[in-house]
Amino acid sequence: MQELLQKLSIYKQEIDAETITSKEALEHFRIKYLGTKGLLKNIMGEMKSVAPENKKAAGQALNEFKMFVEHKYEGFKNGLHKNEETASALDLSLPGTPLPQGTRHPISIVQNKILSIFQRLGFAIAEGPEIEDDWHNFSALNMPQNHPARDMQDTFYINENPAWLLRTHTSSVQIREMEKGNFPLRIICPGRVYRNETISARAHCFFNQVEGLYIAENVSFADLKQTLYFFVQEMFGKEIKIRFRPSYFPFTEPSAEMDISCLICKGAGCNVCKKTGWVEILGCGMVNPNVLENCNIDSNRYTGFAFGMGIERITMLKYQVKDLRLFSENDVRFLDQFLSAV
Ligand code: 2NM
Repeated sequence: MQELLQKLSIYKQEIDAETITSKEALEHFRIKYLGTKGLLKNIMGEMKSVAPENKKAAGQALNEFKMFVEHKYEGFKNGLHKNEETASALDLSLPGTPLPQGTRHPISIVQNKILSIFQRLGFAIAEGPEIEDDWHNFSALNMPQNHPARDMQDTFYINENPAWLLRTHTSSVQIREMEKGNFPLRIICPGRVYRNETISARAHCFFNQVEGLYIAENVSFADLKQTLYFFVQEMFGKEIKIRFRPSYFPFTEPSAEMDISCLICKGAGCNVCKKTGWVEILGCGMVNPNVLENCNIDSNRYTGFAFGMGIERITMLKYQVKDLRLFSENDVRFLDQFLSAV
């Protein structure tokens, strides 16, 4: 009897030391202790050899032991279930893994700003194809067949069909709009353009432009000046100064280039303005009557002004970017710096 009690106490210690972490281990435990050939069955068999006067006490001890083992087994089983549940359940209260916030490209920031200024003046956004034909990109714009810009050296022609080319300015979109014949016409045309240039800090084979066009009765050069003055004041601040220099474009007559007072040195003279106090930002002029007639517009009734600017150039001025190639390299160390800009 003493011997039996001692055995039970040793088994108890043994079972207490067990840890179960898998279904297989649990089943192993069940077979070892509770199975038909298990430890419990085995000990129960020993009741036969217990003296009759001890049978009651031994029976009690064995019963207690049986409950202990069964209780342990249930405990292990529940523990495993719980583990499984927590491993598979989705805990919606956990904090999320934040994705780093993206930034707008500086060209997009400046383009959006330019567009919104002109939209406030009543200009509508117009877009068109990047692959153009000779008429919309050159001929309609009063650029004769022998014009140097048409040269293979300057323009990308499509190999399969040299009647097609990559547009060299967004003026082609304005020709398309003028051909539709709805006047007055007040449009602003943003988009990518292509020119066959050697890539450097100041030139690329593609860049972005915004061109504006206003066609109506009695449109004058004064309207052009006031529109562009309003634009640069909104873009760079009220204290900005402008000046116009005479220039030449085949599609405008008269033509001019507009300078703004240097933002860096406020006119005192620095590297950006090459010590002149002025920086060129756009070309403009009164739409050449030949262009109007090419689009079937009566040039005796209608006049118009047009202007064009490179977005990269304005962005470089606004953010003091020294190399234009940074705009197309997509280095996040560059792009991340525009996080706070809208
Ligand atoms: C410029 C400069 C001057 C221009 C002219 C036209 C059109 F279609 F009306 F003839 N669109 N854009 C123009 C005029 C563009 O860019 C430097």
